[in-house]
Amino acid sequence: MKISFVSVVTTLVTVAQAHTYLSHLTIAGTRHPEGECLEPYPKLRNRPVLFVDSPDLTCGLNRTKSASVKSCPVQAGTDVIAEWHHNNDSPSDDVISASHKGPCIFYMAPAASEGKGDVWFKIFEDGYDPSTKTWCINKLRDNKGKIAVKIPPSLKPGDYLLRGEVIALHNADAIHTENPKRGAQFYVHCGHITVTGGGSEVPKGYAIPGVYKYTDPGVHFNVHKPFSEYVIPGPPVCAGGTSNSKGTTGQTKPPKSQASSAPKSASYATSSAPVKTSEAKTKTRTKTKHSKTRSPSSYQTV
Ligand SMILES: *[C@@H]1O[C@H](CO)[C@@H](O)[C@H](O)[C@H]1NC(C)=O
Ligand SMILES: [Cu+2]
Repeated sequence: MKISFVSVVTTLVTVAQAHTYLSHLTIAGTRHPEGECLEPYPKLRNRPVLFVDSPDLTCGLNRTKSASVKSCPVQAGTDVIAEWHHNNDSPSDDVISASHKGPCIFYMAPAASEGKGDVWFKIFEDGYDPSTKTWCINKLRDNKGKIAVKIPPSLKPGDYLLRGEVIALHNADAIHTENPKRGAQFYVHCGHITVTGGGSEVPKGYAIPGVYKYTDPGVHFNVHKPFSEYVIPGPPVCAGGTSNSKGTTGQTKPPKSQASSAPKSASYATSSAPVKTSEAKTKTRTKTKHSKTRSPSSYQTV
């Protein structure tokens, strides 16, 4: 009896391994923890934002004063490696639950804006690849939480905010304002980088909150029923940005239902190089235990 009780408790603890947070940035081989490049976290750092119109969507829940954060230099055109973890900033820590399917998106904004106004431009997006049936979150898990994000080569030098985002869609067949226990989950945090080199461009910006609506096809999406493509929410990536999803780049069109088809061709296609790092080498993917289609109700509402 005691043994089976223990095993039930262990199962529950495993299921709770669910959320994620941006634990550090690695730039030119230097690993920068929280407080250096990354804004400090509130008490509960791995919790998602659930309201698309909340000020928390800018840089995460309960953003604390960012002035003390050391901005980290990055050469334009080079990669920042962002690393996500569930509990702590250790390479062996869990990344995010396999049940959490969804895209990864990065934006930048001039630092002087503090993230307010029409200032955010999308520099990176990776959604769903139908040919491999792989989400960006699957790649994150396979790559120990790491993702390489190229800073656009033509960006004007200066101080910027870098906003990392992972969207988990396991409950996204519901809209959060209609069902307070469900909805898409936005794992969001901001870093401070100083771009060196580069050119003279500051791409057109958009407001965050403002880039997403509850009815966007990439925000209101059912991962538990068959689908062939996924449209990443938000604006298209900026010039020199990176889009790793075929035919499903960010869009600002009016919302469509999941049943209607997403744009068939991509206009960004040749604009960028694919993600480097060991992610590209991860050819064989083991099937996760959550990969079978299950009814949404079998997932916890985290
Ligand atoms: C944000 O602040 C509220 C009020 O103090 C608190 O209840 C909540 O847990 C905080 N959230 C995080 C993610 O720390
Ligand atoms: Cu979670």
